[in-house]
Amino acid sequence: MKYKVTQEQKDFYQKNGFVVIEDFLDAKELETWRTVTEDAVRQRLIERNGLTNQDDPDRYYSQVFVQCVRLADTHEGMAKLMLDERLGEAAASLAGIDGIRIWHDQALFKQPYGNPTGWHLDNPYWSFFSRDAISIWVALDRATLANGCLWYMPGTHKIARFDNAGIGENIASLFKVYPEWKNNKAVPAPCPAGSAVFHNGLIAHGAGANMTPSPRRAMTCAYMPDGSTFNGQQNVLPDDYFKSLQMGDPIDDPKQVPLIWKRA
Ligand SMILES: O=C(O)CCC(=O)C(=O)O
Ligand SMILES: [Fe+2]
Repeated sequence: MKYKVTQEQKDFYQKNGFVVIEDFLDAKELETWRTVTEDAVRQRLIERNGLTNQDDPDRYYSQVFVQCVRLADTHEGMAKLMLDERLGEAAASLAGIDGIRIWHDQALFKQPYGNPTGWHLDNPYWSFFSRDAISIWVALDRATLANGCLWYMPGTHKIARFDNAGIGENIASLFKVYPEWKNNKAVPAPCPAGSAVFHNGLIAHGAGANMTPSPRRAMTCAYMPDGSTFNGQQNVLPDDYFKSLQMGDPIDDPKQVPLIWKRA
């Protein structure tokens, strides 16, 4: 795993709000990530416990991707992958933070001929607001312009606000809230399988349709800077923990948001 990031990668990330690290996983690690993610998603889809977006497979959003959140909660192999402190070190180093917690993992499998992922921001959905939140998106298949690789609007992470513009069926609805970005040039982030794409929680991003008969599978994890505080919003926290929090409390329950790396 190429988890020691270079100064150049940090500078690129800070300036643009995303960075691609090619061949982040070696061939053997990639094989493990594929097997574990496939198994965790298969199991979750059988359980049908509400933690997927597949309850009504004919809905538009169900066909953007198969989305399974917090797989590490229910799959031991996934927990092992996600709790790897090297992932935390890479993400925290790029973000320039001293400690990092898991917010949630999620598998995102854009199916053959799947819908595009509309332009959106991530952090406004979450139960904490931070300009330093970061996610990793690991390509389990080669991500291409044809199968729905990610696209970014460089620099938008620096000026985005925390109000939630949502994600809808219209790919460009974000620009009703941010009309000043409508004419920005977006850049694609195609990458070989095993690459990691890191992005800031406030960068404008989306993905194209999958115009191929093969899936575009990704395993991702969103991270919370250690010390982040509760903003009153529900997202993925279990109800009892959510109800125990007051506005401004640190979100730091090690079972819900494990600290996976801290600067020595
Ligand atoms: O995989 C996709 O299509 C979208 C990914 C995304 O929005 C994210 O990882 O935050
Ligand atoms: Fe996103």
